Amino acid sequence: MIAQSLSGAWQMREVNSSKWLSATVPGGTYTDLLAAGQIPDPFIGENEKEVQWVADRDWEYCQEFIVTPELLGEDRVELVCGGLDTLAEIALNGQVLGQTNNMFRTYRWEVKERLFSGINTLTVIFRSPVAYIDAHQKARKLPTLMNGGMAHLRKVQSHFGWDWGPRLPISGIWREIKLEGFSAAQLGEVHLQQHHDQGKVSLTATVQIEQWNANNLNLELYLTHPNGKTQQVTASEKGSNEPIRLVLDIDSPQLWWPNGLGAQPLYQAQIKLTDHGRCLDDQTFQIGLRQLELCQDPDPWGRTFTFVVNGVPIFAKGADWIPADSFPARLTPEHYERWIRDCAAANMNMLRVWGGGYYEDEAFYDLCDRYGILVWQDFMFACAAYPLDEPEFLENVQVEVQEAIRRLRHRACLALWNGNNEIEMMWGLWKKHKSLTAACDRFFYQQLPAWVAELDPDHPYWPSSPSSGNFMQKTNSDAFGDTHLWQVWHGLKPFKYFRRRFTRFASEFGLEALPSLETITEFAGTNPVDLDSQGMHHHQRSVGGNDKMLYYLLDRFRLPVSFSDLVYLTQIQQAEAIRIGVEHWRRNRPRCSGALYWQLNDCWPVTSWASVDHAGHWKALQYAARRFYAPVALSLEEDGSLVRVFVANDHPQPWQGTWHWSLETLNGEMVETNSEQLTASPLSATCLHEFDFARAVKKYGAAHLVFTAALFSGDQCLSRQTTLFAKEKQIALPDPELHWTMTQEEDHLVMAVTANAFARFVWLQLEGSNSIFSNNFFDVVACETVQVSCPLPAGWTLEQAQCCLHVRSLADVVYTGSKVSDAVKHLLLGLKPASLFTRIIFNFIE
Ligand code: BMA
Repeated sequence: MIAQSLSGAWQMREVNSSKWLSATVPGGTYTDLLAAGQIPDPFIGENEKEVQWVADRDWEYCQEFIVTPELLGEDRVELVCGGLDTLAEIALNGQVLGQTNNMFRTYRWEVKERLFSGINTLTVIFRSPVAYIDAHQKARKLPTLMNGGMAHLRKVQSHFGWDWGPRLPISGIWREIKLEGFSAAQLGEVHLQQHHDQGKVSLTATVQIEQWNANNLNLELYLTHPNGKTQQVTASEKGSNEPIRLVLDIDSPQLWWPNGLGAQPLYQAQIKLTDHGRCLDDQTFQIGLRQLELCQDPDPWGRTFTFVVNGVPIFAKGADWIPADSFPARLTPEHYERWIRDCAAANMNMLRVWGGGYYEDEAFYDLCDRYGILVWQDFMFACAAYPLDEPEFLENVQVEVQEAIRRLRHRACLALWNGNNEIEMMWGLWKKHKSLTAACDRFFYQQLPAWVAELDPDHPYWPSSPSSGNFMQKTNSDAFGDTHLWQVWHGLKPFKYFRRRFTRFASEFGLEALPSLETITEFAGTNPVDLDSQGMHHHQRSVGGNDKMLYYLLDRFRLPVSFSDLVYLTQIQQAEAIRIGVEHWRRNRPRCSGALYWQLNDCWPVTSWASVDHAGHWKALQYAARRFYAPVALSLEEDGSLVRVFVANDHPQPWQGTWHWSLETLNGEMVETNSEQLTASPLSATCLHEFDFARAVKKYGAAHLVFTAALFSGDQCLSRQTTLFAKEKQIALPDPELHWTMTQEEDHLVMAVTANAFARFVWLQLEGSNSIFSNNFFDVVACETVQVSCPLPAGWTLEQAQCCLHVRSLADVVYTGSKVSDAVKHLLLGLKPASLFTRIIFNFIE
């Protein structure tokens, strides 16, 4: 096989315009117009409004190219389009090859007869996606809660806007485009499957070959082990068109594990088609050896929902993943690496690829394999009724999902195929649409699972998220299936609501926070940054979102004077909400087997539920995730003067160590303290102790005490928790007189932070850098020193870093107004129409 890329420099223009502009492929309209200086950056201020016209127009892309003589010498030449977004008409040298209407599919055309040996011209015309969905919605009104008409088009649904994303329906060639030439034969479908039996693993490759002019075909399977060693098996093919099976027993197989449970040894499997030793075609796959199932066994509470990897039931820890940029083609493998590395660094082992985005790039799955991040893969349907009763639509979707299954089924990281996002949950609203209801039931509960079972019998299928497993029956139940728990945030319930929910698997729950000040400055300008500015409103898409953020902030804190403190406090509230939920569900393992919070990332700079903002700055939540997702983690269940201490142990073996605890005043007067040995049971949580501090609380006052517990392996502190006995707004925090030292250890900075009195939520910032600290937004008790490290930013000196470090804590926040005015504001925020509306709905859903 010979390939010739057609990616790179192209030309683009509005259809019928005479003005050609330079374009980049892969790419799209918005990014090309931006690069050509034709539109302002849609991510800044309210520019998004100014650029809506782009998606209303039709656009033409064009490239002239010369085909290499070798390629023209092949028997067969195909034009391969890895992604056309979306309504494209493709013409080669003036002859139309075809039209497309699904950005998730790969399209191939045989083009040898149409290619010249001189200059060739390829043109692709993209029709307006907005005009298309409007016209189709007019002809047939599909019910949805957002973006009327989007469900008619197989395009990223959130391109039309979402409650965290802008409406920027880009068009263009968004994935690789190339020519491929073949002679004599070519590889068709390749299916790799593993068979595990008592420590032995065999690999089977079932390979389809298309041949037209071969006489001595050989098919080879090469396996390269993680240590470089290779194994190989060969079969010869004598002209039949039956699939060929190659089986290889793997020497000393090394198992792949999710992050935190073991290593991720990766093997390369290469399939090579040769004729008299000449390679005709080949394909390479990265694989990891593991078994995986989703156990749904009856138990005293209902039915489990537990992923079992290599026989070990795991607690899934992670977040929901949305497209990492509104313009997908500009994401590089380096971007993906940073995202996935940040997940592994926060002790995550699972991401859910959400159904309103797209089937991700190979780079994404490569990295998930490499970092041990399991993927809960949604099919691309979200929050709408799809016209699955229209044969043409269904046929289009069938090709799309089958391609996605074939592309991803060999992946070590793949854990689950999931039908859609929230369609089962919403369907109660759409029951009266009889034909759509029947089609939805048929598709997600019969057809799609049958296709998955046929093409990928080795992975489980789940019809919807959330789902009970059955259409419109008790969705979001704590007895079975997965749940989306939006009573906190949309329903304005207190965080402790999570503790009343004994879900089997929480696949969505979240709270918004502001992104970092750097990111805000980038999109909203510097002066004055104010939550009520146009720019801040524009970059907030959840209805009443800013009010809800303030509502939650005022539940526990007071209204700060500075905007930077508003960022700090909203981020702390977000981290606290998710921590309370996750710790509760980990305490209730195995009743609960997973927590994926909404959401990991953003597609543009925005105020949202993300734990890492669009620029890659970690919010307080991402740091908290590193702590509450730690493999061995302490948690405290406080209730008035009662404190129950738990340790969750994700290892399949018991864990032994010591734990220390102390009850002291905020100024450091010790009330009680002790330390003990402990053994934490495997794959569960162990209650270490239940304290009742009623007497101490009476003596010292609830607003003056802090309880701390810490877990040690030798003298290494693995997990640490503190709890107060009153809300922060009721406590007069003493000045902790924080002081710190900074030293350099090779390419790292090491900070030692000491407090003279209890310091709440200590926040380190290295101004001008995006360095990730080993810990942040943590508590320090009186006279304690906590060590934190971070990479020394490239090109920096220690002295420079010392000047740029800011260390502060909650005691530094200056409040505006009074406790009474804050209380009134809190009350009023909860009564705002948008808040009331979602409150009523989510109380009703519960
Ligand atoms: C969930 C998601 C998204 C949405 C999020 C926040 O339901 O599936 O549709 O962005 O809630 O509202």
